[in-house]
Amino acid sequence: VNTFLVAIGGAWRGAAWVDRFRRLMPERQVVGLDEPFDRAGVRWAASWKHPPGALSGLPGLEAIFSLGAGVDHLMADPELPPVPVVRVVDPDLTGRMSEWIVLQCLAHLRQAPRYAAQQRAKVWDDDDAQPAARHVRVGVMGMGVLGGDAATKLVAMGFDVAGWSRSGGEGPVPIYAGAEGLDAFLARTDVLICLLPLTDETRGILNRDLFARLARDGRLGGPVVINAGRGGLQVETDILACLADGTLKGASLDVFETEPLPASSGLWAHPAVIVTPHNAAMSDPDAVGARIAEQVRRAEGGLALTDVVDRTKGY
Ligand code: NDP
Ligand code: OXD
Repeated sequence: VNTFLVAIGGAWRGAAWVDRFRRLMPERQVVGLDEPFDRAGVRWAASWKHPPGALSGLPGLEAIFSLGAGVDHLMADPELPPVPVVRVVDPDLTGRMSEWIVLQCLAHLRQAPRYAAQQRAKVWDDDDAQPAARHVRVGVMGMGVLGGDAATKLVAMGFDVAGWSRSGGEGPVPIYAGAEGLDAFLARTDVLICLLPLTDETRGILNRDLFARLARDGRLGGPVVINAGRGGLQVETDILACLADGTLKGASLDVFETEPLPASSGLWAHPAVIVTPHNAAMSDPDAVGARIAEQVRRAEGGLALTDVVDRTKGY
């Protein structure tokens, strides 16, 4: 047997993914965690937030495919088998994320929350400064697959864009590197975008200390933070306190410390905060499934897997 195991926990609908993989790989057995299967026959596994330990005790396992771009859900399993972990790198997902990032930058540039409130109250008030995109400095934390594409598209919209990553180097915009480059990066940033992975190094990075180092002389009247990386990157009590005292002017958040965002969170109703339900870039089963099926075929044909995660770095 050459079994492909689909191991899904959390809120995702496992059955839809199992159906998709059965159609994409008719030549092999595809099973979900909730059905009986022979553990010795499992050669490949795909996971989104599988219950910890669910992938151990699979002696023939060759690789684990994350059904999303992020792999923090896999790295959090202390019993994760020592096989290659492959993440999603796919133009469909990348394009969706850049749509969301550009939408949020434009929403803050053009004061979308304010004009939505004015419309509801039937208020005609055009008495306000309207900076252009070129007047606004955007800083992208995380210049990988998603950050790089978002930066390119923000440049096309006219924003003044720079990036920040662990290693710096060449990119579509100037990239500041590591701890040494962080202060200069923050000091030139009016709109801070976070597309970092969640690791031991990045957990809680979006906190008051960091927000206080953002530019104070920008054209938006205060810094804005936009996070679609992971909720564990942000300290939500700091975001609310910084919005209250003017350290931050606004926020767009797609990810949260606890998901779904609890009804008690002050973020829901805050007039300067845009909340979306962790769907900035959903994994489309057609696009992502086809990509994984192709990787399995390549590996079985003797070719190397691509998009393999560095488990020492955690992303
Ligand atoms: P990549 O691995 O391609 O890029 C990660 C980037 O973060 C790299 O530039 C890397 O630096 C940088 N980085 C990592 N650690 C550090 C650090 N300690 N200090 C500075 N920079 C660091 O990831 P993707 O772009 O594909 O995805 C990013 C994240 O987006 C995912 O991990 C996931 O959490 C999130 N995501 C969210 C979605 C949503 O719907 N909300 C959908 C998909 C993904 P370097 O280049 O030097 O390695
Ligand atoms: C992902 C996500 O990591 O959807 O792909 O969060």
